[in-house]
Amino acid sequence: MDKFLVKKPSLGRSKGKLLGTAEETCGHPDCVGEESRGERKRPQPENAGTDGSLPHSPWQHIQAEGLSCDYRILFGRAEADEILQQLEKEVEYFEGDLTKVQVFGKWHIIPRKQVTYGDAELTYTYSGVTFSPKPWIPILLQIRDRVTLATGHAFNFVLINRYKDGRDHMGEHRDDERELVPQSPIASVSFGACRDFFFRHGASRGKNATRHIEPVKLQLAHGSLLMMNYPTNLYWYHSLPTRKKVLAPRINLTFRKVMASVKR
Ligand SMILES: O=C(O)CCC(=O)C(=O)O
Repeated sequence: MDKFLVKKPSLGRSKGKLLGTAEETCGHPDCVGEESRGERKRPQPENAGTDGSLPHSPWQHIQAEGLSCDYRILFGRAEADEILQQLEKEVEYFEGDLTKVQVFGKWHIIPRKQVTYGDAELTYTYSGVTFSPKPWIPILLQIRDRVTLATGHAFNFVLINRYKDGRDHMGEHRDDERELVPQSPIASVSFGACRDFFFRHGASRGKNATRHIEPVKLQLAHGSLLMMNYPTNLYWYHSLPTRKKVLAPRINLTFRKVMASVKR
């Protein structure tokens, strides 16, 4: 998964599709701009009107060739602040060898903190490391259940990444691990600093690019949910680039559907 991008993508703001207008550190639920507000309203399973605790934030559908995502604010500002504080207190990140990934045979320390939680029997392997999830804790179940209520999808595993500031980042990769249930969506929930998030089509990457397809650029706000639906991760790579002006931390949780056993 983590390709530990050595070469930074040169995605200027003038290029590609910028689906948001806020400053990098806005941290405000409304930081996605008008451009990204699609007409279509996709995932709808929650009972609008029957659960007063859900903010009425519309879904925005984001579409490009082979890319299908849905974005909305899931937690209002006050609740997102509380959850962030709780996550900061209760999530315990991996240490030692589990903070490293293997890229082209060489081990690197990842530029962020990371941990997985989930159902007991599951494992997840990427970049040469197999992760066993820690058992669910109440705050993670609370977030997971809210995602399920909003989308109708049940998840059994979560990867948590903590970026202490804008120097921490994640390189370009696809979430295409063989443990994932085929064609299942990935639900990405963010708390803390608003960060840029880029998608780049596989055919448009690097020197050997065979096509020119505009990258898709989002900003993931405090309390937001991004659904990456099939086939997005088949064709598109995503990354969270460094942003030196961002001083605040951010925690991202990607909820996944992992198969109980995969023979290696
Ligand atoms: O922090 C983010 O938004 C990116 C997380 C991500 O790319 C992943 O978990 O695969």
